[in-house]
Amino acid sequence: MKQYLSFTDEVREALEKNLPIVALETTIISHGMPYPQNIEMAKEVEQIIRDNGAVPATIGLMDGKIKIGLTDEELERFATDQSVEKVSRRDFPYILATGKIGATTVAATMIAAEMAGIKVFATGGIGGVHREGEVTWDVSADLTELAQTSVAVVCAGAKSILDIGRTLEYLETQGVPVVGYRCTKFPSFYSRESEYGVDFTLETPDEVGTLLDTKWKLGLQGGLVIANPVPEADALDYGQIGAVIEKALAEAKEKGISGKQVTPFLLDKVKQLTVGKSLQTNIALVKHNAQVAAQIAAAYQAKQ
Ligand code: PSU
Ligand code: MN
Repeated sequence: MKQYLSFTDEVREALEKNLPIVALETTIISHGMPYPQNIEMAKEVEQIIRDNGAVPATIGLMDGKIKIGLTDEELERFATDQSVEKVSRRDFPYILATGKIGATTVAATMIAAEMAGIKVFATGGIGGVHREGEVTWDVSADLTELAQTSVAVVCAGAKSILDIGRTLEYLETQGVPVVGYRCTKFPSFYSRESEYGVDFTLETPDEVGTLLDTKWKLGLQGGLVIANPVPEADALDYGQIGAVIEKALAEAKEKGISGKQVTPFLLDKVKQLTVGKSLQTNIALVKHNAQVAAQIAAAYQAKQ
């Protein structure tokens, strides 16, 4: 497996010295946000991780390699190249085997991070069970990945484009702890709350680090969801965003959008319908997740 991994010098050194590292995904860059906000976000988020005592490792697939850490030129390609494919577990071997360029989702980033020995990952929101998933069977591979791959995913919860209740039920069945970081309600990405609670609430990076350490020392494989609500100042009103999401969902249905196009389509619609306000919120919450993830990575690493 090692033959497929390719590290930047910064990440290789960090691994050799056992420094805290935070993995970052590329789908959020290629399919989650427009240019140039996507590249600005990607660079700022890397810097935030450095400023908080960890080393960023943005992950993507290109030239038959799993890149752990990307150069500025490579980041720019993920942000601009229209041929970048969205890669989940299913697509992973195909993209490597053909040497195509692929942006990793939460699921694929977790796979690559685990291969590289990185335990903490910061993103925006996880995929989940889609609304009417009982009819469409649209359940994100992020959930099955969380069940089996030992990486902690720091996120702002899950969007209410999803069926949050069923998403949480699925995670419970699969034994994935859903931790509220300084919150008791499961956050819904744009908003700090939802109708659902978290399993456990923790208050400090050290407490989260201890939880990760305990889970994995017990041999209980699999990931965790560390739900970190968007900062108050950038949050959108839960009811208001709900109405926007209903509109986006109706349009997706009418247009017959399916498969891996569903999530990017809905994200783009929500952005249009909120005249960019959702994008600003999206950027703010990713930055906040990066900061908290760096602190958790440092706390976890100190226990190894
Ligand atoms: N949620 C967001 N922004 C994103 C995604 C989710 O707010 O960019 C991306 C992530 O990469 C996530 C993926 O892993 O969408 C889920 O896609 P799907 O529902 O097709 O599994
Ligand atoms: Mn899907």
